[in-house]
Amino acid sequence: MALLSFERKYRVPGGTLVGGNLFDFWVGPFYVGFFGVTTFFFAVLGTALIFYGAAMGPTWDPWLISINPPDVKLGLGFAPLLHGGLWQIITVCAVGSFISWALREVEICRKLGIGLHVPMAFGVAIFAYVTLVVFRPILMGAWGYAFPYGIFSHLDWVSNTGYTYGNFHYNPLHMIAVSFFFTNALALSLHGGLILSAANPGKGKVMKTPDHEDTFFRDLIGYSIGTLGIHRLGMLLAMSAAFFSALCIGVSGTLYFGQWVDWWSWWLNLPIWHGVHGGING
Ligand code: UQ1
Repeated sequence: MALLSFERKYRVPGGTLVGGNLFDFWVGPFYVGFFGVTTFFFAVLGTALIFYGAAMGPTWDPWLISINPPDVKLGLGFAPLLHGGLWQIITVCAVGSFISWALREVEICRKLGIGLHVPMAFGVAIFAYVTLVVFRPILMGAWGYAFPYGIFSHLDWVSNTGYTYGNFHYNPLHMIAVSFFFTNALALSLHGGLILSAANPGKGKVMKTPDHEDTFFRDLIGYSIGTLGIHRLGMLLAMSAAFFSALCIGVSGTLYFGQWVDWWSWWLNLPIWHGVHGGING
């Protein structure tokens, strides 16, 4: 169906989650909707507050601007505006705009009659962010445990937090998350390469079909996951990467308080190593 006649067919009122026909229209190519308005509101307010915080701060160097959470001493209270209060309002704006964006995706899916896979996948990214700046700080009893909004400052936070817990690279959930990120990159590079190879067989030649794609992998490794399957795998890998990232930081300082390198003692202390020459118990 030509794009314009398709748009005429599906660009009809209804399918909204709240508010009925309120804001149920398009502006140019963009669907607005109730949640388009709330996304816009939170995003503009949050961005303006970041600029206000920068103006109140010591630098306009974009690498060094930082909007910091309150001191840990404040606990879970409301902070004065320039001592973490801005960070708190900006966090409300960020969560408000991310969730609004996901709900706007849901409304567009409902209008189109398609599945909710895109907002579900985005939801895992939101979950990871909210774990960092809301769930974990609440479980630890202070907003000060959340990360600052700045380019270098958030990198420093990641580094300090990682080493506070005895090197995050020893965190088994971090290992799983990293493995999913790498496998995700492998899958997307294989998929992108495979599609482009079939679509670009050489100048003047007719493009090839999914049969060729299947056959390539059957010849190579004896197995093809299939054209739908590779996208299921991609979604699973990407969502798992974000999910285990949230878990690996979410348990640090809430369920696990020690050094992650020591967590592996259970392995070294297995009775099967007892008395083994060269082992720590031997
Ligand atoms: C694959 O088997 C497949 O099916 C034809 C694709 O779809 C086009 C792919 O993109 C890829 C990468 C594969 C190979 C992947 C695995 C896990 C065997």
